[in-house]
Amino acid sequence: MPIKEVEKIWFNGRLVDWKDAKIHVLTHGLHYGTGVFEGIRAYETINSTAIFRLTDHLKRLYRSAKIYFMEIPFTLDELREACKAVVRENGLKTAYVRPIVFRGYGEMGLYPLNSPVDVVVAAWSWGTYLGDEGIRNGIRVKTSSFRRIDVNTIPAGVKATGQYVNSVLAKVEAKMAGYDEAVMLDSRGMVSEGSGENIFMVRNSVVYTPSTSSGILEGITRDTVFHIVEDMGLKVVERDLTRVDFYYADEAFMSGTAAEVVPVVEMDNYKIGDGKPGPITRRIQDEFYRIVRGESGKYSHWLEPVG
Ligand code: PPE
Repeated sequence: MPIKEVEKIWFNGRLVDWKDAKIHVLTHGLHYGTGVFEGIRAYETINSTAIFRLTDHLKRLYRSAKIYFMEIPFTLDELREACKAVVRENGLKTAYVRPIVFRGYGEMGLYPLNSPVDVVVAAWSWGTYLGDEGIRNGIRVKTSSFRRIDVNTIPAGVKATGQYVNSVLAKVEAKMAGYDEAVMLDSRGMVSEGSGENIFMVRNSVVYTPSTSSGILEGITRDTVFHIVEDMGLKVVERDLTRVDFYYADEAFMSGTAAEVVPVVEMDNYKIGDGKPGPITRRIQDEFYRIVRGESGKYSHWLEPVG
């Protein structure tokens, strides 16, 4: 689906016209993947439009930049305002917000530290990532033949642009095989995550998810799910999981900013549970939407109004 263009993009400190937000073809990040980014959603809440866990996302952006020795030439407060501005000034009620920090135009070659650091924040309206149908009835996933990048190959917990070629390979393979999404195994063969989502399973009312040592991105939605599960009086266990653990799980689901909370009803040729979204998954999903719409007082601090 083509991107829904809006008027303005925040580019190195000012709002420019969408069509003018351009970079040179010899931009370092284009050639070597030397960028870090975030994906954040803004929701229409009962009060106003607010960005969900904006500060937590921006903190992760600074953490990611640190690993690649990128000095972000703006403060967190400035970037927070930039994110709000692209939603507000484009008149968006709901939005996907994409801050990206990348090595710009200047030098070629793999040593990036002499290249400038450019910062862009864009926002647009982005519907469901894995389909409305997926959110309602669940998705079918396939174990990928592509392994998740090893934590000592590229730190997966850092949201760098370059590493997404790993996700692209897995996603294309899964889609071409007729599935909705891929599940990647880590270098040891343990379940890691989806191409752009974390993964969970439920067995005997305990919620399980791979730990950070499985090459996952430590998702902010994953953390939101942890809170929801604990509030339900259930336990989340982070541990190594095999794909067979999923085959006989009672329920499974994926989480991510773009994807939100999506039931997984089939993995490879196995139905998960009875092949329908499970009751615990449904409760987590319902609570997630209550929180992002501002209907849960407990987490209202996660909603940062665009003003
Ligand atoms: N794992 C990966 C590999 C990943 O890309 C994401 C987010 C997650 C887990 C979940 O993280 P979080 O959003 O903090 O809960 N993927 C983003 C990129 C989507 C895209 O196609 O671009 C997202 O969901 O915004």
